[in-house]
Amino acid sequence: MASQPDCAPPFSQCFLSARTQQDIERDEQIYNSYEKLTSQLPIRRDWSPFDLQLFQSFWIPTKFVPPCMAIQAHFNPRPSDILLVTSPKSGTTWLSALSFATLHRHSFSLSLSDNPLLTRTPRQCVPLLENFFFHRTIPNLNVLPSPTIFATHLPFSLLPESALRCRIVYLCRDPKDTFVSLCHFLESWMISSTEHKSTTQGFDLSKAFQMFSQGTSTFGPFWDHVLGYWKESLRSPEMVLFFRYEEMMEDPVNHLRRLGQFMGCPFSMEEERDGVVEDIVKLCSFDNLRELEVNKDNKGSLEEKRPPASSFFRKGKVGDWVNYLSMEMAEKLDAITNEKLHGSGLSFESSSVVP
Ligand code: PAP
Repeated sequence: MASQPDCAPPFSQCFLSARTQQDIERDEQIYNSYEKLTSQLPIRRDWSPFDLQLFQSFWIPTKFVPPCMAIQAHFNPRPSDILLVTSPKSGTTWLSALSFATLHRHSFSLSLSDNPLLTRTPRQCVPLLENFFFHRTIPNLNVLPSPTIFATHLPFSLLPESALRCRIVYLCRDPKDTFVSLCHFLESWMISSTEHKSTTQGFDLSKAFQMFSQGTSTFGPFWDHVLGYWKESLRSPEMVLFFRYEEMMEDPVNHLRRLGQFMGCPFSMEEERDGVVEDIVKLCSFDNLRELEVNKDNKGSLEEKRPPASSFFRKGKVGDWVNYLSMEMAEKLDAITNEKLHGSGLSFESSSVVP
């Protein structure tokens, strides 16, 4: 039987509900068929530390392809549920913490130790949808509290029709910083996984850059990922809220107000007066979250798809790319970005460096 995802109650409930032998056999068959289909897809073995497969025009890590297929067929969220979507390393952790703290602000105190964000990682508070479907078991999501917040990296075109009935918050980030963050993340994951400790030669940034620029990266092409949600946010602004990491960094308080409003739990005048918005921003700030014991864990495993918690908290800065990319590389990514986004109304202005 499959292992259970790295998530705390109540999420583990969806795997505990009574399952008959028939259910178990059905799930086995379903996942066997997904794995067969996955084995027929184009594959890139040169993206470290895991292979990518081309599934419906996006490069998905091999182990996530069957879960993506399962999501497409079996994810039936309620209209009250909320989906947080990002291309990897665009600020999922931050957005998860902010959304969780905002939605549950009446259940937990923001400063006392009963707030789950102080003892669980943001990823445990808002688990990745792909991880729910990773365990060769179709989870019973109906047992979860309503609303539930899910995070996902699925591109818009891969979402099932059913997902469009819930509200979606999309967060994107300058591709130069996203790429640099991704490289650090993958490298730290490789290093933390014991089986790679003695063999890792370090991360090949030039190779990864070449692939990323050509659109081959985790859940890439990056630009298609962003554009899918950007266009939908223009078409249905009441269903898709579109944020940029750089803008959120500049004015987190206002963005949080918009987030609360969009999620259906706007801040009241009284809360505004009491500084609740500012308190949530502070609770979820990079410096605060990174210092929590739970977020300092350095153990990870590639096999179990479990990155170290600490790898989600590196620098949290805008413009850090300048320390890792040559001007030539930066210009190349900017040129691709300009070309891909041309005429869309979306742009990533050059990110200024934060020392
Ligand atoms: P994921 O897609 O794998 O879940 P994600 O959380 O999107 O990762 O990205 C991690 C980045 O967000 C890291 O960026 P960096 O490598 O450039 O430093 C991480 O530091 C940053 N990050 C994490 N938490 C916060 C936060 N509270 N505020 C701002 N940035 C944050």
